Amino acid sequence: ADGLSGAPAPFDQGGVKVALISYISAGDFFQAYQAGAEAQAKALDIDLRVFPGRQDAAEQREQILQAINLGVSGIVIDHGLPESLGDVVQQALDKGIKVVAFDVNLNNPKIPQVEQSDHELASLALEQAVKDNGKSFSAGYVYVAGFAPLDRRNEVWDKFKSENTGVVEKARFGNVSDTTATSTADQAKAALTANPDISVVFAPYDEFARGVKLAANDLGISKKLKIYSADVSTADIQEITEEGSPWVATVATNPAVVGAVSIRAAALEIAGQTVPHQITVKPALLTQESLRAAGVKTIEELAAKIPAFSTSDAATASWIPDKLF
Ligand code: SR1
Repeated sequence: ADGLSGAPAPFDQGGVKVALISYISAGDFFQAYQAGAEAQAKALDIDLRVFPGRQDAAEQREQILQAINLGVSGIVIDHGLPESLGDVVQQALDKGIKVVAFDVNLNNPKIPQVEQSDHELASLALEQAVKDNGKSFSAGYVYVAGFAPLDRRNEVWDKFKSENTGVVEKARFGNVSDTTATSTADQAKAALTANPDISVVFAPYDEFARGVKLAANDLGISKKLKIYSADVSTADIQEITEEGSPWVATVATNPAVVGAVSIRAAALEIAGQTVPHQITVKPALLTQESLRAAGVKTIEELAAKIPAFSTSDAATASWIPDKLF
């Protein structure tokens, strides 16, 4: 570790230990988030310890205790169940360890919260659904309660339904696991078979959208269904833009940028600099039509066209390198 010239202590010495503790590691979003965190950590000469997420609350608690014992200066907690984290997070704070939370509400003024502006994300997706389908349609909705971003998106869905009484939620399903897409596909198959009038599915997580698309394909109903989602990856772009795809729009950030922002927030905290309590990375609407028209095939090509996909001005400082992608 050589340190970062011009950086405040302890980054001027290098080798600052930070832990990234995720609840979920499977899937494009979480892999890209981790890659962005690793790239930012490398640029800051941070010794990043990555703990894999296995959707296991007890294991995540254990990992936080392990990180404390490793002597880390900061911990980034990526998703998780707040009720199982409060006491171990408090132990970290009591030891002077800085904590940053992404998409898990730790409800502590000492912990900056990173999110993707989930209310705006859901609103943009639903506005596009109305543009394409009008204000009356039978809908399927994919939701699993207890995940902060999904709960925030759900608030928008509830409000949207109360303001658009012609939109009828005919089926609700969803699963978050290490096989989210395929398990959701099984549930979607049953829901779409039982409710053949469903023409729109709001699936605000790309693994959900992938599952619904799989189901539509298996049932041979892709032509009469439109899927609106969150998130984007290179694989998602392929699925959205392919001929006959029912996945017609998504609203997304570049998860690698969100990962980088999370590490920068932790670095600022460790350096004793000011970090806003709420840190937001704004998402952009990506329609099937706009992606096809732009000829975009990868997330890197998207980053070249949309500045917010290559960098964010959240949690920056002159001493923090932020040109990563
Ligand atoms: C299970 S929560 C999944 C969501 O977390 C991140 O906020 C991503 O946007 C994803 O949709």
